[in-house]
Amino acid sequence: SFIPKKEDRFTFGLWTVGNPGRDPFGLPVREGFAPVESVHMLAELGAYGVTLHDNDLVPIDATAAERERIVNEFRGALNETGLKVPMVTVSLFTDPVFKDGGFTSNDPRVRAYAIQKTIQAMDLGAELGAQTFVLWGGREGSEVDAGKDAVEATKRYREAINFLCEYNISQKYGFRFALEAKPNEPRADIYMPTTGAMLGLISTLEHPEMVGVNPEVAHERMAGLNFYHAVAQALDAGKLFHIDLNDQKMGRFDQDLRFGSDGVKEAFFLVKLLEDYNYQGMLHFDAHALRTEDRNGVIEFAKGNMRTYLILKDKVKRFNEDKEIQALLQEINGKKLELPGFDFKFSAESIQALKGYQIDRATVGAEGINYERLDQLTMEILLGVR
Ligand code: 3MF
Ligand code: MG
Ligand code: MG
Ligand code: MG
Repeated sequence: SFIPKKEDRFTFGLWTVGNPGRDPFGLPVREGFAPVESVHMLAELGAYGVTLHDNDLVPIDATAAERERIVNEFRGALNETGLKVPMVTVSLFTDPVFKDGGFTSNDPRVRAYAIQKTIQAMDLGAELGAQTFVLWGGREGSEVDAGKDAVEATKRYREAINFLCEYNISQKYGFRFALEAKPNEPRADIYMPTTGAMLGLISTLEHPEMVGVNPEVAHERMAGLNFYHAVAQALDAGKLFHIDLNDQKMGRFDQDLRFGSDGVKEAFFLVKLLEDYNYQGMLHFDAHALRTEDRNGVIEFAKGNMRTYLILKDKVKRFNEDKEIQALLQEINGKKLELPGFDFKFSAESIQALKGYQIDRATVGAEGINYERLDQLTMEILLGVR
């Protein structure tokens, strides 16, 4: 058991298994898996698909003929293995031209190029059959706030996304855009630093229905936030279009650790949320093998992400079927309010009833809620003794 199957909808970025172990202080330590190699390796492990930035596949300076050759070869591998490309994204962060942002750059020459590059990546995504287009504005931010008006930057961000939505409509691509927030790295501060901030931006767009979010475990944890809560808000808003699974120690540099490798309990509640609410999107891993690993370690890394998800999914089932846990939850969530005419909806009747309400404050305030017991039972499930 715990063997990944296509129906599990696991996907990996080409940049994840392609990662050669370079970091800001050190050189590459291994040869990353090339795109065609990645397709074969991941198909063998039971993944559903691969995702890519435009330039993970096609170099930024490729000629039209080179692009055609590369895309054909890649499609050959997809056809051979049955792997899908459900999501495509654009790199607006690697090339020096984007050093002060793409959509929010002060330089209109750069802003126009960022939009041009994105629509070309959308064309590529459409060719490969992708349904989701992720936008991560890694360079949309600042070190020197004197240099860029943040209100202006927000307007430019909105204008660019509105443009892309119109392009999507004009080409009948049917993409759903998913905005990925990150608080910092590579910029000192990135605009729209959290999933909640992205949800706020979406409500100001011309086509809010076309745009959702792509939350990433590491990004919210870097800021010390509760990822489970961020994803819950996105789910409630009907905006969880995609998700980046990985792990991260709180408050550190961007680590992109294997899913579930650091915060087991948080990973468990994330899986529980996705499974209980029947999330039907891709389970996308955006992480990379440790720099200590060779290519064999990359394969172990890829397997580990999926295996941990499936193990946690089994733990969720145990939790949901555990009689003692369910009885406790029943007790915690089964409290009754005796207040005829009041149903938490505002009306003339409910306001009348509420005005006459008298809580027994002392008794309710003194009741234990039993979270200690519940949490211990959760731990025992996670630790494998239940
Ligand atoms: C950076 C990221 C990005 C985004 C990607 C879009 C390189 O921390 O998470 O990965 O996920 O650009 O999907
Ligand atoms: Mg990331
Ligand atoms: Mg990263
Ligand atoms: Mg990501």
